[in-house]
Amino acid sequence: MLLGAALCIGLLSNCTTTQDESRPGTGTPPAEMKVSGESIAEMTAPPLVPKPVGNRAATKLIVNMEIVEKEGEMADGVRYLYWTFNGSVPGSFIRTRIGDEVEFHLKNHPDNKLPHNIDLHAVTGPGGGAASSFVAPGHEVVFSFKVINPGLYVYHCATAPVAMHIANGMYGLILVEPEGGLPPVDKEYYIMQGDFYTKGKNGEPGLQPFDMQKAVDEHPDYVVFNGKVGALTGENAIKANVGETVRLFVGNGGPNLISSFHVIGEIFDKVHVEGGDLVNKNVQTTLVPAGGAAIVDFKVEVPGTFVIVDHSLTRTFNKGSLGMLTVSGDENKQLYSGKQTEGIYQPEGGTIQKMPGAKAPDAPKAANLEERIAMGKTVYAKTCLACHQDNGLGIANAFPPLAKSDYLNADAGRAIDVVLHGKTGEITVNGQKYNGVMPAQVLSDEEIANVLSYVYASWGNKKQEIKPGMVAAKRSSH
Ligand code: HEC
Ligand SMILES: [Cu+2]
Repeated sequence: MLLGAALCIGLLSNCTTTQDESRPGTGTPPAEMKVSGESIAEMTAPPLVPKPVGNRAATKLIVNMEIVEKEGEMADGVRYLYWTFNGSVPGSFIRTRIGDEVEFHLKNHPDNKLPHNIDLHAVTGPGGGAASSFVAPGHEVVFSFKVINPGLYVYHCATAPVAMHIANGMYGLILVEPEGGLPPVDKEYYIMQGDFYTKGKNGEPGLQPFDMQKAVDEHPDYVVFNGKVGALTGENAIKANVGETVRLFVGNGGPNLISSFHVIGEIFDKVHVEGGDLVNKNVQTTLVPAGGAAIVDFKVEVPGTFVIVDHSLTRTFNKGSLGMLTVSGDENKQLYSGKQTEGIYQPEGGTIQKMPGAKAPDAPKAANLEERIAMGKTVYAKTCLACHQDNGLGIANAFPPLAKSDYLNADAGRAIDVVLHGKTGEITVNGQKYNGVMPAQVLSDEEIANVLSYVYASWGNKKQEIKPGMVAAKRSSH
C-alpha cells in the first residue's frame, strides 16, 4: 500500500483515491473514524472463528497473542516441533471491523527458545508491525494500529530466517469486516494451508526436525490444512446442514506453495478473490497465493461428505491437504441421486491427537560420558537444532556453526556462559562475523552439561566432557 501511494505521486494524472470508491458506509475515511469504547478481542483456534462484528461501531480492540513453541503430531506417529501463535496452527483468528484501533499484545512464552515477531498484512506501517514487535522469550511487546482496508489478511512471524518460522507454523488470519459486517451466513469456518519440510520422508515416524534444504528446494513432505494431516477429517470434519449457507475463511501460510482450493462436489457461489473486495461468482477452484487468502461462500443443498482439497492432487493424496465438510439432512433426489460413499478419500487415516505441552519430566542423570553424549543429543534436537541445524553447520548469516567452531573449541567456560545466559553482539566464528541473538536457554545444569558434551563430541570438535558441576559454578558466579 505504501508502494501504491508512491506510485500515485509518480503518476500525477491518474491519482484518484481508489480506497473510498469501493467502500460503502458513512463516507468517513477509515483512517479518520473515531473509535468508541474498548473491548477484548475474542480469539479462536481453527476451524472456528469469532462472532461476526455485526453493526458495532469501530472500537479500541485489545488482542492478546501468546507465542508457544510445542511438540505436536504431524501425522500418525510423526512428531514435529511447532512454533505457534496462541498454541494452534494456524494461530488464533482475529476478527476486526474497519476503523478499529487494535492494541496488540504479543507475548513470547518463557519456555520458548527463540525470539519472534509478527507481520500482519492488514497493517499499514513498516514491516506490517514486524519492526515494533520483536520479542524475546519471557517478554511482551505492545503496539497499536488502525485497520483501514476491509478484507481477509494473513499474519505471520517475520523473524530471520522468515521462511523457517513460517514453515514451523507461525501464521494465521486477521479479518477486517466492512461497516455493518459481511452478509450473515449460517456457518463460518477457518482453514489454512501450509507446507512442511521434515528430515525424514512423509510418514517416517518419530520427532522430525525441520529440513532447511528441502525448504530451499521447495520440496515439502507434508502439505496440510490446519497444521497436520487429518485436522479436518473424520470426527474433525467441519459440519453443516442441508439448506445452510457456509462461509470458509481460507488462507495460505506457505511458505512456498500456492493452493488451488477446491471443494469436491460444490461450486462456490461467491468468492472474495484474494480476500479483497472483488467478488467472483460460480467458481470451481480458487487460487490462494502463499501469504494470501480468499473468502468462499456457498449453500449446501444435499447431504454427504464434501472433500476439501488443494487440487494439485498429489499433495492431497500423498502429502495430506485433505479436509472434509459433512452435510447432514434430507436427500434431494432432484439435485443429486447418487450413492454415497464415505471415507474413500482418507488415505492417511483420521486419528487426531491434541498437541501436548512441551514440558518433559526431569531427565535421569548420566552415569558416564557415553550416556551424557546420548542424552545431550536429545537436548540438542529439541533446543539447538532449530538454529544451529542437524549437522551443526548453522545457517549462513544468521546462526553460527558449532561444527569445528574455533569460538567453541577455544574456551569451554565461555561456551557454557553462552548457553546459560544467551549471547548478543558481534562475534567471529571461523572467520565469519555474526551479530544475532541467541536467547538464554531454559535448561538444567545436567542438560547443559549433556548438550555441550554432545556438541564437543560431534562434527570434528575437540572431545571434552562438560560436567554439571562446571555449569553450576558458572551459574552461581554470574
Ligand atoms: C534462536 C536460535 C538459537 C538457538 C535455539 C541456539 N542458539 Fe546458539 N547461537 C545463536 C546465535 C544467533 C549465536 C551468535 C550470537 C551472537 O551473534 O552474538 C549463537 C552462538 C552460539 C555459540 C557460540 C558461537 C559458536 O558458533 O561456537 C555456541 C557455543 C552456541 N550458540 C551453542 C548453542 C547450544 C548448545 C544451543 C542449544 C542448547 C544453542 N546454541 C541454541 C542462536 C541460537
Ligand atoms: Cu517466529
